[in-house]
Amino acid sequence: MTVAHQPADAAAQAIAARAQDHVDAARLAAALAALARFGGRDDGGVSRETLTDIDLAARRHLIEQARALGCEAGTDDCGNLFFRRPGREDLPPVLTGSHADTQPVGGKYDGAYGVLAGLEVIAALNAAGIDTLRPIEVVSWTNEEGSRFGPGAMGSSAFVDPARLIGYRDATDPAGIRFGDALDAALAASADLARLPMARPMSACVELHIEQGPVLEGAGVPLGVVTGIQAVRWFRVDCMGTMAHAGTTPMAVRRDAMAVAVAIAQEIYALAPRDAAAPGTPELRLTLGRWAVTPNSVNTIPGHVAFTVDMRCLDDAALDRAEAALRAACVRHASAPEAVTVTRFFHRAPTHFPEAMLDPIERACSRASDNAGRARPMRLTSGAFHDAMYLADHCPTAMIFVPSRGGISHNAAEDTDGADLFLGAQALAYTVAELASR
Ligand code: HGY
Ligand code: MN
Ligand code: MN
Repeated sequence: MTVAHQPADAAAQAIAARAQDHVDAARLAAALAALARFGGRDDGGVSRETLTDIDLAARRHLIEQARALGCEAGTDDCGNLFFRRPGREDLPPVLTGSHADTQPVGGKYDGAYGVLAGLEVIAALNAAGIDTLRPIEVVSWTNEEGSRFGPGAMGSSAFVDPARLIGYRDATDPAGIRFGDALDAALAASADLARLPMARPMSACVELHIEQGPVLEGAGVPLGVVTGIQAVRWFRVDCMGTMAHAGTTPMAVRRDAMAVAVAIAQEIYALAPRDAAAPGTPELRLTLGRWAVTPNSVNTIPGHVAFTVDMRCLDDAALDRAEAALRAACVRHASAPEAVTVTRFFHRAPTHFPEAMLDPIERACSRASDNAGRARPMRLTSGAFHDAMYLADHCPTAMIFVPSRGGISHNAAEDTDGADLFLGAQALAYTVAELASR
């Protein structure tokens, strides 16, 4: 019988309330500022892509912070970091945390907030002198972003299904470095940590994250109970042409890879019109975020253009239609067989979190917002993907959101009010303490 399906008893809720009341806003703010210095940018953003030297230094910082709180630090074959606070009984732990890697130009809170709020929950439990029945583990997942090595959420998806790791090891970054080689260097740097088995039983998982969108701010609500995550698919399209001289080559005889790529891009952008989707119809969102042109010279006709396609929608059938349209456009614009290839390298169906997890989270958020005289929590789905989408295959899982200022993320200007960051950590403390007490 997993924890999340048992009704909360008064004793567990009293413990949860004490944990919530020992969360310290200044301690959390200091922890966020300290981690943001690893890869901190002059524009206020953070550049800390996964398994770079900066990321390894940040990992070491987190290990030191966790050990200072009395946690045991462990890792696994995918470099995920686990910080464990023992419970009275050695039962499957309650898991919280998120990721510490960022986009190439990221912010201070995407992922980092969930990891540091998890450590703040440990600090609050220590300050309150609470011994929970179950152990609590705070995780920092490897490569959630997927921007350096694709796909995203490698650490969490490999934890849940270790067979995925072998294929991930061969993923390469734009400089040609293999994920496996960068991972082995990270594991060597954390050889002092216990190597834990993957897919370990967890009794429940709660991830706290910034919303990265406009919904909570638009509603004037500081806490979101996340009911699910929209589907995501990533593709790489390779258009092959023939390099030639920009001045001497007549238009009629060119095999211009960029002309093909632009024609395909224009067709698929038409699948996702900018005018808002009809009310009640889930919006299809398309992003062609990474382009590579060879030889990338002003006066040579491109011989090879590669670009990525990120497709998102709550309705998986809509993604099926969009994928079919992408593949058809690639066939239509290929000047010869194999002149255009499409590779899908990330595919995750919509995630729906169980009601049994939404209940304790709703209680936790309501108590925190009531105490602060703020608006009660609202339910919403996540436009961004998160590690919780894979943990949902492993144990009862759900998420808590706090607002993003202007709905901005994956941008140096990413920001969230300190008061909202504090409320989110309070809600997390209540939820984790309650789940770890039953
Ligand atoms: O792309 C995403 O949705 C996540 O923020 N990495
Ligand atoms: Mn994130
Ligand atoms: Mn992100």
